[in-house]
Amino acid sequence: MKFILTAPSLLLAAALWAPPATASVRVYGEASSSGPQISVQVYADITSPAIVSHTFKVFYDPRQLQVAQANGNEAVWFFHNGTAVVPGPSPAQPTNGEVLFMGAHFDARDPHTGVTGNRTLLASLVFNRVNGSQATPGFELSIGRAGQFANFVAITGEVLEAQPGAVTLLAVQPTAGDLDLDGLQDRWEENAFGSIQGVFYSDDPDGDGVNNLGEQALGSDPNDPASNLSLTLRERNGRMVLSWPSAADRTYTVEAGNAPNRYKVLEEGIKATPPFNSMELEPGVLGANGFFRVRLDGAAPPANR
Ligand SMILES: [Ca+2]
Ligand SMILES: [Ca+2]
Ligand SMILES: [Ca+2]
Repeated sequence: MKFILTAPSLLLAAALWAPPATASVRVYGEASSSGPQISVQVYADITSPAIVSHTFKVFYDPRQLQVAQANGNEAVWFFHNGTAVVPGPSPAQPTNGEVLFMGAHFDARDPHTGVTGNRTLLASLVFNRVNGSQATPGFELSIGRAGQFANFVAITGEVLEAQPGAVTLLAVQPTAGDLDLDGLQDRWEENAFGSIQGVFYSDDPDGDGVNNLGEQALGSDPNDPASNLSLTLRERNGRMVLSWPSAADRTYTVEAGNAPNRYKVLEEGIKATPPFNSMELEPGVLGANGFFRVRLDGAAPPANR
């Protein structure tokens, strides 16, 4: 028997036999720091068809960092056997310097679902810096168990890493402007301390009760205990005037109250007029309030977290 296919029927045959669309998965991470600890979140952008499993490794430098916590995202990646959630495999540390994450989504109540969507959290990690290291941390990502197992599997049964280009894993990049991930802009650290080494956001080297993160937000001098956000009330030409040190591009809110825990906004969105701002108080305002305070708008409170 002999088949002769004309061009249009070839196209038709190709259309009929086209493989199902392949999901694509882009895995990437973000790192940030709160003082000496560094957090890393690993996300995936997953297109349809959905995936039912992922396995990947996060690599770090064990001379700089030590794993304090490693967690998969169990809200999304879980087994449900129809009656209960069955715990999946915990993250493993096959050797120092790498963490292996394995996640699967299988729900017997709805077995034809998987996971799609942008910015789907796969895992999170917390590292401690070791030996006072403040070098720039970098984190590499790779397929979890290359060549041995299926790692990224679509709901169609396809093993995605076997399809060229279907799985992309990116390195975790340090935050622009904050290469040591300590929450302080590197330029600010260099201006204030000459270097980004050995400086943490939670430090208060001048002992004025405002940590470096607060000093950065205020635009005050982290090496000068007299420089921070303090409020002064004094008389000027028969009027009472509030004043406080200010820095460019900031706005402030002044609050007043008749007790230390009963503040109300007196004026907000006050533009900075560096190096000081001042504000005249109406006699009535002064008479009704014995307590005043000033806040920097839009900044995290400069508390010693
Ligand atoms: Ca920094
Ligand atoms: Ca300080
Ligand atoms: Ca200071």
